[in-house]
Amino acid sequence: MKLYNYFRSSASYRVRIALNLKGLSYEYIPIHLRRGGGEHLQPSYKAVNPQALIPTLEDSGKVLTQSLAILEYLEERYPTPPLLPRDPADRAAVRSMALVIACEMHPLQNLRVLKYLQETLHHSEEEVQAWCRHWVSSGLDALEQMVKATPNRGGFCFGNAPTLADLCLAPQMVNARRFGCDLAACPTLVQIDSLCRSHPAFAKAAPEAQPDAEN
Ligand SMILES: N[C@@H](CCC(=O)N[C@@H](CS)C(=O)NCC(=O)O)C(=O)O
Repeated sequence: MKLYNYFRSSASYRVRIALNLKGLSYEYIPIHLRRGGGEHLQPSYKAVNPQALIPTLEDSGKVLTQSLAILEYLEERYPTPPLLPRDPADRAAVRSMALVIACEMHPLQNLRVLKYLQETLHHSEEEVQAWCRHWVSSGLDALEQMVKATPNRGGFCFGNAPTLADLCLAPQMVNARRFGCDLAACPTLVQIDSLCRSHPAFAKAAPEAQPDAEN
């Protein structure tokens, strides 16, 4: 398996955690999002992923894009350990939490969006940071309520084992801290994130543990 990714990319981080949890080894192909204007924007990478986003996973000749689709693929192809509960309503609850992050929060703080705000619409660095803090904080506030209301409260977002929701949460918490979000409003998420970070599969997937990590 080959994973095109970048140490600081939270969508890539989700996939690295899943690969580690499922005990799957992979070749790490670094794609630098800033060097030379962004290696993901080069024709050679666009030939792999026409959307010019990371991550991309190659498995047995198949090329997969979009981190949530990749996670669902890994779950179906390599079901052990499961990253979704068995009951359909519980599965929907976990996917819903993951999608709050992947569909509602992450796209608004993505590099190309922030670059557009700054370079094309001429917002200041401070305004762009405020934009990130606003959307990330409002998403985390909602997620805190959702997690607290789950019928199956445990140490993780849903129960006592990591699910797709935790795979999205831990990377998003790294970003939240980077943007200077006040996390006092989401103590449950802070606690879950701390448990995630102590898990070997998460620790091995963390940005600072990757071969292309920079300060
Ligand atoms: N929805 C996509 C988002 C992928 C994505 O936005 N990746 C970021 C890094 S986390 C990226 O490639 N950004 C490049 C850019 O914004 O130019 C997924 O979940 O895979």
